[in-house]
Amino acid sequence: MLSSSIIKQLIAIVGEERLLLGPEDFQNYGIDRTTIWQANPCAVVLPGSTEEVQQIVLLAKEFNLAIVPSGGRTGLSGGAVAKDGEIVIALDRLNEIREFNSLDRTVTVGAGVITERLQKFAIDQGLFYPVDFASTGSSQIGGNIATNAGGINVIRYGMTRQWVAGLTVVTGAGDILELNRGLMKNNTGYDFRHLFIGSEGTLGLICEATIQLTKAPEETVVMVLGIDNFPAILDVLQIFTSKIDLTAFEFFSQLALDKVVAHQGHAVPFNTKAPFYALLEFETKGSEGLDLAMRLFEHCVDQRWVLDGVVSQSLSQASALWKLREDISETLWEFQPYKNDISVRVSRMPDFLVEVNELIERHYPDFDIVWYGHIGDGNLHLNILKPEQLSSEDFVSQCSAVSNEIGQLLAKYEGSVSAEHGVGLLKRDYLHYSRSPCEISLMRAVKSAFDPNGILNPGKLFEAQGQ
Ligand code: 2HG
Ligand code: ZN
Repeated sequence: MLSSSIIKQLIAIVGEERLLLGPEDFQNYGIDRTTIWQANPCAVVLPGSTEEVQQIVLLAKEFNLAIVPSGGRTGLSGGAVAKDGEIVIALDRLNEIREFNSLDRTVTVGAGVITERLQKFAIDQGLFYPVDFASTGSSQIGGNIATNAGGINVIRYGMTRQWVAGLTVVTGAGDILELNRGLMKNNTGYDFRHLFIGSEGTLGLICEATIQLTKAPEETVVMVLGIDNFPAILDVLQIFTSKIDLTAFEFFSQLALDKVVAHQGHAVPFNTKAPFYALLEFETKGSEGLDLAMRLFEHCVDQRWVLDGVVSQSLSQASALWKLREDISETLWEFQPYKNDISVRVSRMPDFLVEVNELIERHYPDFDIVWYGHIGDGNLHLNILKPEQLSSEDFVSQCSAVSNEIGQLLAKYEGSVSAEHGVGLLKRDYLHYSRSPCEISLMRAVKSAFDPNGILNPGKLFEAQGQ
């Protein structure tokens, strides 16, 4: 509970209507897409400018109050969960699109701009913002940057980091920093911009960003292939990427397809059933690209890697094929999945797949496992579905134990325990499988430089100091 004097001071900064104290607001703003923790903030504030964010941080610093920064709350690792009486600073009102420059191909946006709005803005300027994923309709650009969001186009365009040309942040010390200012070249020492990207709100609050846009791709088509076995997915990836610049290479299992078809009513891509499906997207460049893709497809069939396939004939067919992949995560929510978001280098994927598959079969003989992900980036989303008869607590504790073994395997393969969803609360105990003790202690030192009182998102990424 906040004291009435702090409540008064918050109202003086943001105005009465922008300070929310109701249980519904707490529920709405206090959690992300994870379902493990209960929302329990002490207040939700909605500042309207960077200066207001700064004043709130200075107040919180003076009274040693913890803050949880909040964007669209579509995260899957508990990075935006306020479970311990924190003040949630929601950036929804920083939602202006300003300063588009066609020569620089940059646009400056408030942190609260919804990702899809930025994508549409880019298209209206004849340009393209390539970071794309299923929750772009509600995620905010500030949250995307704080978690370095990935998605379905990483194989061609990289992660959010690649598209951030400048940032305005308020640090935990209450300083406003303008980082890189949209420059393409700027070799003037440490690039703090990159520290804030992916920092999960532990160093500062991102208030504004200058985003680099690019040329839109030419016409693209989507191909869905039925794949005979696990290793064959990588054979298909290898042959296609050696000849064609793909914009996406995703995969999903038959079980993932069954669930999406049953729950969303989508049509199957073709009648042949296959253990796995690969979804490829590429630019056609006239008929040349398509002819080449068809020849590669035939080669894959001859090799018995591919059992069947379909190529989109129209934009609407392409988007229907995309839905088979993009709707998997949402479809699985009702099964209370335990999520793994892991990666290894693509070249190590064949060996890693054999070992992780063996580990999963050994530990989860009776569980439904849904395999899917951005396999072209070396990123697997392994969702374990909760058996109905098992309690949530037992399920999470069993899965957490297996996560330690997956962590050990990832350490052996020099992989990552969180490829794109971030660490937050969910992956905190596994961070040491991907980062050395020296790195983790340097991370803590960086945090204390930007957030000396440890008020920003305490407990996310690593345990709060003194706990
Ligand atoms: C996706 O690729 C998202 O669909 C969500 O990153 C993955 O829910 C998941 O495990
Ligand atoms: Zn993903």
